[in-house]
Amino acid sequence: MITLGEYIVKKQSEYPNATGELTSLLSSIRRAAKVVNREINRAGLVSDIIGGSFGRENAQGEVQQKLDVFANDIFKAALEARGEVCGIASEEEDDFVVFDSHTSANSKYVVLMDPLDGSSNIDVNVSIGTIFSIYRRISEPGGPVTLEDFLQPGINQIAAGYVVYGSSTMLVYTTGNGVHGFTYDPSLGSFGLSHENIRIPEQGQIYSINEGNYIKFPEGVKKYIKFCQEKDDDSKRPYTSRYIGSLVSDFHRNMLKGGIYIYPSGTSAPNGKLRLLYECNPLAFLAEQAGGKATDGFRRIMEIKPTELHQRTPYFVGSIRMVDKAGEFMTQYSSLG
Ligand code: P6P
Repeated sequence: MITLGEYIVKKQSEYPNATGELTSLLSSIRRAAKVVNREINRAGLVSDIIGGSFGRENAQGEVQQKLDVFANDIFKAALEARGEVCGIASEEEDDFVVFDSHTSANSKYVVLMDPLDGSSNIDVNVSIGTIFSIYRRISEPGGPVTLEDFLQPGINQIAAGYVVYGSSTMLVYTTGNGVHGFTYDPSLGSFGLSHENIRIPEQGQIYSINEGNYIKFPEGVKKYIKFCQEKDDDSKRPYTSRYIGSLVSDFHRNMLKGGIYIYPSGTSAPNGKLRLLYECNPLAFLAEQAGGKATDGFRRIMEIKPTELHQRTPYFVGSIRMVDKAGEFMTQYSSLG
């Protein structure tokens, strides 16, 4: 079994100009994921310390679960300690965080992350995840880190990935050369390569959307849902509805089996719920690298120019033929914005 650490180093050797900084950065994420994984697995046992809510709200006005804050602090500390990152943006931080200039002033990367997505599921033992996105800074190394370093379109991503803390814990990432999955072996304390070159089926038979919001959906989404539910033997419809309510889990299943995940705009959420920078862009990078697609119903997600750290976007991601078909309904029955 080749470990994640060995794989990252092996892949680095394929880049003659690689200096090892990205390797070191990815290794810090690997290390933090192990620590968070251990605490998640104990959450039920130490609920007075780790589980339950923190009694504070994050930038989104969402009650922070204690593990949210714990995960944020662990990833932040691991990234700062390695000295490859000059700053981070996080769902759990109101503004971007600049790392100590003594160790990070000349660092060339910034990281955006959702340290623990789906954390409302912690107390009911449903899988949750970490999502991360890595860019080269735009500002000059040694100079001040700026907001522009974080407001880059997804096409500028150097790497992206997620950790899904499920029945087994997996780390899945891309550096722009395919998508590779590693499964954690707690007896060894390491991630082993289990899914090299993940390819998402062009067509799937699973659609993931919270149909409880049906009446609020744009007409194009309503029409697409009905399309998924119609009987058509040639296209193997009706499709199956699967919605875990944990983005990383729904996304990971669709990556392996094929399918589409949709979080559209709604009357109470004009731009949907998911955040462009640290949820939609990293998963879009992974989807495209695996042969899939990600849009806002009309435009390629990774070409959207961000204007705010925590901005939201409607999100259609997964098997390319399913995202295209949903886009056809959006074009025919709905309008952008
Ligand atoms: P709803 C979790 O809060 C999350 O951000 C994603 O992980 C998940 O897919 C979505 O929200 C669920 O939202 O509105 O369907 O409960």
